[in-house]
Amino acid sequence: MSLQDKDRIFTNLYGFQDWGLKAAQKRGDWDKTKAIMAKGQDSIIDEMKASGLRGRGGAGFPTGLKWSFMPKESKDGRPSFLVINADESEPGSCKDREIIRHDPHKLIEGALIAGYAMRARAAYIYIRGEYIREAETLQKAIDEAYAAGLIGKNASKSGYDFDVFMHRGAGAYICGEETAMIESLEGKKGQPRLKPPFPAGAGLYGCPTTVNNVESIAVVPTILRRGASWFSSFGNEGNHGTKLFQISGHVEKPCVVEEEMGIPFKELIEKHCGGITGGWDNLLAVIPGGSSVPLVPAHDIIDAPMDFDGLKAVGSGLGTAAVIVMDKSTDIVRAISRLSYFYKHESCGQCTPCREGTGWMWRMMERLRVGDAEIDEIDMLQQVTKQVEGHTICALGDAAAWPIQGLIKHFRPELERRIHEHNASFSEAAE
Ligand code: L3W
Ligand code: SF4
Repeated sequence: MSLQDKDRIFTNLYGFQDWGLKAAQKRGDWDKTKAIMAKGQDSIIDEMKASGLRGRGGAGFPTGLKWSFMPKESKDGRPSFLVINADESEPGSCKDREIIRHDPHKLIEGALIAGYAMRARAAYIYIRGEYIREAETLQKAIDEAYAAGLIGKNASKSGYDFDVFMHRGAGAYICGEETAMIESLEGKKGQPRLKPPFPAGAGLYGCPTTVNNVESIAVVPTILRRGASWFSSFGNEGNHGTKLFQISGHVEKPCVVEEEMGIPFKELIEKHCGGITGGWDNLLAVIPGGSSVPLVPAHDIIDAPMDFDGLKAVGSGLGTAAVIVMDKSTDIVRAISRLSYFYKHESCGQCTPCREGTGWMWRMMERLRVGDAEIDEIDMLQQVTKQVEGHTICALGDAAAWPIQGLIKHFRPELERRIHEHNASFSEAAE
């Protein structure tokens, strides 16, 4: 089934209309919020479970299940918190930016309903420091919601008090990791914590906390207004609903678009991006989920369903659905080497395999880029990625290893060609 405009949650994604409160209300936001809350906390969580929504920040953890980990009773008078991850920094990702720019009230209403369902005292929206204009818009939207009595004391006349605070990051990618974000909110250096305990047990200021991505929260009011079965009617088992895809790189029209989960890659590109530059025969590879997932070569991606399971089946992942398309003009080794530099630069440095391994991987990638290496160093690099993968506190180590593993798996002949060419030119020069 192809998604129609009437099925889209983000009706102002391109900013054709005003983002402000009155316009948002005309589009249906903040409609019967009190009635939704009156259904009760447990029934909201049950409805979210039934919708099949999986977290939109990369890991795909079931949202309703995550909410159910929050305590129903306060222990020792400790409050609970909702933290909303708007620290969108994954290379290729730019969907949360569009939500905040053009539909901020969906996020604020979602924060109230989600926070209420989890018995949270307040929501902290942690926004990427570079999103300066977006932070201004978001703060104005929060102020509008307070002024209209939608949040704050007796929020939306529900009898529930709920605050929403915005906090600006300072440029560190790692603060997008949920426990580093919590540390940063507490005023400390943004470094990930060991899990468990998960934030639901001990999060912000040691209190029960749920961290959700912007998109996960912004879709909540529409799901509850239109019903779990409406949302789950899109996609397929285990991959329900609609999703914002962010398509960049070698397509005719890069865009952010809401589509049904599971849409085949080729259909997504044909329908919304006007095809691949130079035609389908010119496609080299795709990174389908933001830079932290392995690349997929052209022949494997074309028919792949764009969802968690479909992309897992081709050795990659949906991640944040940041689809980076590369045609045959791409220097694929240079592209992956550049990502290696990114992870080396963003490593917080607290665990040795990541701090040292990301530097090693980048330096080896740079030598392979120009072919200044021996053939057996390709396997050595693979071994280094295996030493990093799974041996670190947070997922950044894995994220640094996987793109290189994908390159070696699918483009080993290209790496070997560069080494042979480089060594041949070196021998010629010596003769
Ligand atoms: C309670 C349990 N809670 C898991 C919770 C956990 C977290 C969520 C998912 O990484 C990925 C990463 C990036 N009891 C629990 C539990 N939870 N088990 O569920 O947890 P996890 O560990 O699977 O993932 P994560 O550490 O949150 C997220 C990838 O996303 N990524 C990049 C994302 C970048 C952005 C951005 O720029 N905005 O989102 C892309 O793929 O590499 O693998 O809440 O607490 N037993
Ligand atoms: Fe820091 Fe890297 Fe360890 Fe994550 S894996 S905690 S970024 S050193």
